[in-house]
Parts: sequence; structure tokens; C-alpha cells
Amino acid sequence: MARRTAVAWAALGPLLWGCALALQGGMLYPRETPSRERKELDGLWCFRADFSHNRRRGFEEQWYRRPLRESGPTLDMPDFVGWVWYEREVILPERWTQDLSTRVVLRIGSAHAYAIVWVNGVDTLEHEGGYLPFEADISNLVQVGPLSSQLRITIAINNTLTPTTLPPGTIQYKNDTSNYPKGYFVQNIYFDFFNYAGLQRSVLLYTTPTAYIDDITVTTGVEHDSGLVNYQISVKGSNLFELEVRLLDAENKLVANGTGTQGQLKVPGARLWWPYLMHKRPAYLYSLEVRLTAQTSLGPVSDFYTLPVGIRTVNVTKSQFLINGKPFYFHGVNKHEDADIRGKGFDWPLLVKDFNLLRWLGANAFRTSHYPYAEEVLQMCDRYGIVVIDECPGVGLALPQFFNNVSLQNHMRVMEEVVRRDKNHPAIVMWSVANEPASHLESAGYYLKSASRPAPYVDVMCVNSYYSWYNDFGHLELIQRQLTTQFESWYKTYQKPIIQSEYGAEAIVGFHQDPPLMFTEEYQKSLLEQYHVVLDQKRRKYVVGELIWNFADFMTEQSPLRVLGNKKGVFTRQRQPKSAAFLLRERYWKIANETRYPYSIAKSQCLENSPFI
Ligand code: GCB
Repeated sequence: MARRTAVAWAALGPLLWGCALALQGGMLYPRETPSRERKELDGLWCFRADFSHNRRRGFEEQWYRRPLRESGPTLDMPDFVGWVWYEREVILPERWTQDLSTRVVLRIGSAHAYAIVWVNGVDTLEHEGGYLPFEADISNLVQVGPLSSQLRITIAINNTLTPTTLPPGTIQYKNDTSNYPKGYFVQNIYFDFFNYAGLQRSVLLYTTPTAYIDDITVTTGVEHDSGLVNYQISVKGSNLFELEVRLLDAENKLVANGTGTQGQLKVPGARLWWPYLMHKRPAYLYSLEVRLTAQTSLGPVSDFYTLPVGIRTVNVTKSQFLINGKPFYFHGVNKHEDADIRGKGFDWPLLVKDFNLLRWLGANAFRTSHYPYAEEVLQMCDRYGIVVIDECPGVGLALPQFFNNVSLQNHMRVMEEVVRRDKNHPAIVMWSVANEPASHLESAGYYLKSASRPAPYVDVMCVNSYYSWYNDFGHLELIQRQLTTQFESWYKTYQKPIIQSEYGAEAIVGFHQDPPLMFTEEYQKSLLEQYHVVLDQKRRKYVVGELIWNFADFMTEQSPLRVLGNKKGVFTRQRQPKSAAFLLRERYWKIANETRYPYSIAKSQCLENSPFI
């Protein structure tokens, strides 16, 4: 039987269209437009970890009231559980502080896991949960007089995971003073990646006019040869406004236009958004230009926002996953946001490298295991045609006490935040609510029914299994039998398409052994080959995808099961290929050429430069 399952459902247009979010306001990506400016606060922040006994000295001494350097020395950061303090002093353009029709917003791309933000010592914003953005209008704090352009931003972040955070965790006090110092505690986590914390994505300031486009929701459809773009726009800061909407093609030619807060644009002869390798011109993007003119107490203002739009449909039958009405087979990877030195910090060169490697592999999809990735990653997927299963940080739901009502409310809020942030990406075709929750526990039943759609109600079943790795170690000859049983029993019970959403083996690069032994490159390769035999039989029936675990080696907690992290990557942590990468490359290109629509593509056409650059 399958070891564990992930809970996922497909993002069908209408499902999202009717999705009423309880969250206040939108979370549009901050873009520069003629009416909006942005100022990134990347670079060095002043940093201090709170090593006091109760880890609360920062609050007791109110470190946010004055520059952090005056509170004590800043330190290099060791492995640490508790509060850390970041600070940045910023000079704002004069217009931002003097022009009262400008709205200034502070946006934090991700702070793991709990954050409190002060601006000039004033408590401004709190947020629970990493991997997702949060923001506050700070106009009132910066528009306070002629000398207000200097700004001090203090962010206290706590990485402690509790039974109600997502992911959850526990703190264990080691009270045996014969073996541990007094007050000694450890953080226990129930997932398999290093709990990197702090500011992992950009913090930035941006402006809009005081009446502004707060949110845009787009869903798309196809009717005969016309593309349909349904839009819904919310405006804040004025009740007296007009909206103009223009859809431009990739050459900037106007193809449709409309007015008002909602409507449907019809695009005759539309060019569809196709996944990579499925079409000779994949990932076609239109631009939806929204123009707001509004009356405010200070006079008329205009706001502009441009959203990339891909026209595509997603449908699921009993045995197929359809994109634009054609069967789509996921041949791709699971990833982590993880690299040497950077940890989970966002990094442009790494992003480009990873996308080169994905295209070299012939991968057409990945799952954002086990949390929502940076928005810039999803934008790349939209542009390159890499299909995404977007996963929320519902990972490590392993203990009975994690399935309580507070956790459930939290999980649902996080899921709403994921959808609010990511709903308009054409690349995203499925939402994943949790990875391998302990669904057999009694307390999990109500929780999982409320937070997700249990197996009878999901559109696609995602199954993870590690035959001949975590069971029957070394017995590669059992894989075909066990995997066949896995697929047949899931399909027989639920009659839904299945994705093999994880499978793999560890290989330490440079370890070789024939006959293959665990942890060698040969063993990893042979294990994959055995899986592929069965996948080839079932993909012609109801298996609609295979995602290798994992794209690259990644860091984990230390344990006797892990050798400098998890080594199930087909690339090393430094993105060098193991033998398995070449095997997958052959396979993915072969499948791509069998399932292409309507053109065949040669490997060489798709990537001019070596991916190993
Ligand atoms: C899994 C988990 C993943 C682990 C992987 C492994 O089932 O979903 O987070 O890293 O197995 O390597 O054990």
C-alpha cells in the first residue's frame, strides 16, 4: 500500500471564481507602474538575537524604541530558537512623505514564523506564518511633518513552532539536570527540511495613490476559438470611480477592452497558455491593464496596474488531467527553496539556474513542496510554462494534538492567504492543502474534512511512496509488484486520476557500487527505473503524473537517517547532476515527444545554452 498521501485538488476556474475570502484586502504583487513606485530594502539589516534566559529581553527593554545598536551588540547568527531582531533605517523620497494623495505601504515578502513590526517605534503589524507576504499602510506614520523622511523599521521574528502553527512543532524541556543544563530545551519538528527562519524574501516599500486598485481576480475559459477572460476588481479609498480594462497581446496590441469592477473579455482567435514542451509557443501571456480614475477628498487620482494573464482551461475526468482540453502528464520534480549559504533566502542566480536545469531535464511541472514559494518563482513558471502544484505549509501534521480547532482555523486562513496571493498564475493548476497528514488519527477526521477535500472529493489523488527505500531496503525486485498494488488499490477505491507525487532514493554523489547498494548513484538510478516500468503501464490508463523526490539535495535536521541533509536529489545541493539526472532527462523528453500537442520539439531547440552555466 502507499506509504502516505498528499491532499490536493485541481484549480478549476469556476472553483476559484466563487471563492469568497474572509481576508481583508488583496495581495497584489507590488509592481512599478506610472502611478506606483517601489523601494526594495534588500541588503544588510542590523541584526540581534535575544539570548536572554526567557528570550524576551527585547520586549522588556523595548528594543524597537531606539536604534538596535544602542540596545547592545549585534551578533553573528548561530542555530537559534526564539526571538531575533532586525532593523533597517531608510530615507524616503520627499514626495512620499509630503504628498498626502500618496499611500505608502510596507510589505514583507516572508518572515518565518511569527513577526511583529514597528515603524519608528510604533507597533504596526503582526503576522503568523512564514512563506507568505503581509503588509500595512504606513502613510500615517511617515506623513507627519516636514522632517519625516527618515524611517526606522524594526522587525522581531520568532521561529518557534507550536502545536497550532503551520507547520506545527513542539518545544521539549529537558529537565534531567544530570544530563542537561537548567532550562535546556529543544525544538521538535515533524518534517524533513531545515527550519530556516527570519526574513527570507524581500522587504519593500511601495506606493499607490490613496484611491487604489486593491485586488484583481482573473479566471479564463475557452469558447470555440475565443478566449474568455473574466475579471473582478476591487477598489479601495473611494466610492466614486471608473475602471477601464484593456487586454494587450504579447506585441502590445489591444485585443479586448471593458469597464467596471467585473466583466468578461472575449478574445477571438486567442493564443492559449500551454505548458512547456506541449506546444511550440508555450506560456503565451497577455497583459491586463487596469486603469482607475477616482475622486478623493484631495481631488481626482489615477492608479494603474498590469497583470500578466494566461488563457487556459483545466479539467479533470475519471482518468485524465486536461489542460486546454488535451491530456496533460506531469513529468517533473518536487523542489525545496534551499541552497548552500542562502538557506531559504530568495536568490535570483539560483532561480535562473534551477529553471535552466528544469528545462534541460524536460520537466514540465513541479510541486512547491512543502510551502508556497516566492512570487518571483511563480512568475518564472508563468513565463516558461512550468506547471505548478501550489502547496501550503501544511506539513508535519503528525501528532494528535496538532489537529485542534485553533490549528484548523489557522490552516484555513493560511490556505486563503495562499489562494489570495497566487490565484492569478496560469501556471498553477492545483492546490495542495497538506503533505502526508496523519489522517489515520481520530482527531484528524474532522480537521481534514474541514480544511481540505478528503479522497472521495478531491479531483486528483497525489500519492507518495518509497518502496525499497523505507521498506524492504535493498530489494529493488519488489518495487514493480508493490507499486502496481498501490495504484490499483487507490484507483479501484476512488476512480480518480493519480499522480505519483513523491518517489526516490538517496544517493551520495560519487558513491558507486555494482550490484547497486543503497546510497550509491547506481541504486538511485535502478530504483527509479523500476518505478518507471510501472508508471509506463499506468500512465496510459489513469496515472497522470510523476514527480521525483527531489530535484536537489537539501538541508534537514541532523539525525542518524541523514548524511549532511537529505540526499534524494537528482542534482546535488550545488546543482551538479548525479547519474539519475541523465536517466530522468531521457525519460522526460521521450514522454514529452509522445504527448506533445501539436508539434514535436527537439531537445536542442529548447535550450541554446548549457544548463550547467
Ligand atoms: C516524504 C516527505 C518529504 C521527505 C521525504 C523523504 O514523504 O514528504 O518531506 O523529505 O519523504 O526523503 O523521506
